[in-house]
Amino acid sequence: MKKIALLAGMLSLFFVVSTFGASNYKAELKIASATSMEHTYNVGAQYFAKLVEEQTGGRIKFKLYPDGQLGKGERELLEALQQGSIDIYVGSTGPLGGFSQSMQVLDIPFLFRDYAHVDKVLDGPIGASLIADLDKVQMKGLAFWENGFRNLTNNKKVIKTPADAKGMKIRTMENPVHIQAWKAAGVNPTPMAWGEVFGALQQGVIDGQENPVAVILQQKVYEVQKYLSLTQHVYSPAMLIMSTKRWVQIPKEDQEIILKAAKEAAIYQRNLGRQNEEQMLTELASKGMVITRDVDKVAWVAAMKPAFDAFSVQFGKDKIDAILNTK
Ligand code: EAX
Repeated sequence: MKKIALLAGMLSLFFVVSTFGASNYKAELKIASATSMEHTYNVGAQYFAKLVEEQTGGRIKFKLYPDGQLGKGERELLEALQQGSIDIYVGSTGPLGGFSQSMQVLDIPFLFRDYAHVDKVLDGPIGASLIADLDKVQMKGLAFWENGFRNLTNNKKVIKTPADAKGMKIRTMENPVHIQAWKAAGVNPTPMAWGEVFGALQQGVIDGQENPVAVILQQKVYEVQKYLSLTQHVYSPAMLIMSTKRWVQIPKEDQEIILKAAKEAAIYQRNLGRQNEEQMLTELASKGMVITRDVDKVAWVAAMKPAFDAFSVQFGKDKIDAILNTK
């Protein structure tokens, strides 16, 4: 009888260990973002959290802090991540170049052809090397997620060409590559933390801003912007990043669960914006936005080309060609 009980005990221990691993690490990790719970970052983060909680038997849980609760913009959130006061950041890589300069190569206007090209680059050796560079600045990049192709909004008029936007005060992320590109196009770029943008637009301090469709809808930019031009002038990656201070505390097998979940959630999160873009545009039109699809892309590419050429020098033509030639 005793032998059967012993065998049953060993089998159930084996089941628990094989299912949830030998780790008994427990934690509740903070996930911080600058956007709302409805935005794809936090819908994706909830899916990521569910995967990890399930695979660790509830030992590792998460609490989400959306809407810039822990920092008014993404740069502040990344600074908090570096210090370890937040465990995980989910947001655009826009300000990330200020911490790890190699990331800025992704911010070059008109660098990416389409989503297939984006996935090939970010999920391949180029993306892996940019993520590895983050280790040097106390950040553990878990996976590239997606902000999306950025589009221009403004409150003055329909914009099709750079000439239409000449001299307008357009808010940009705190990103030198974007600032230089907009200057080349003849616009007056105003870098600003995301948390200040809505108010600045409402007061007319700036004329416009640029962001992917999902941000324009889920951050209610349509309430303070009339015109949307589908310029798609730059692809804006996002990333799920853990503070290294937290990462090194986590046992290897739980680290593997987290990395696997981050990559699985990346596919889910990227598709949230891609598959719903047309529906989101219809919703923006129903909210009163005037949407211009027939933007003169050739003129925009030409206008931003001086910036593009300058970055070929700054980042190395080989690095940029490696991205352009990724098939
Ligand atoms: O990451 O600051 C920005 O314009 C970002 O695109 C936005 O916060 C979503």
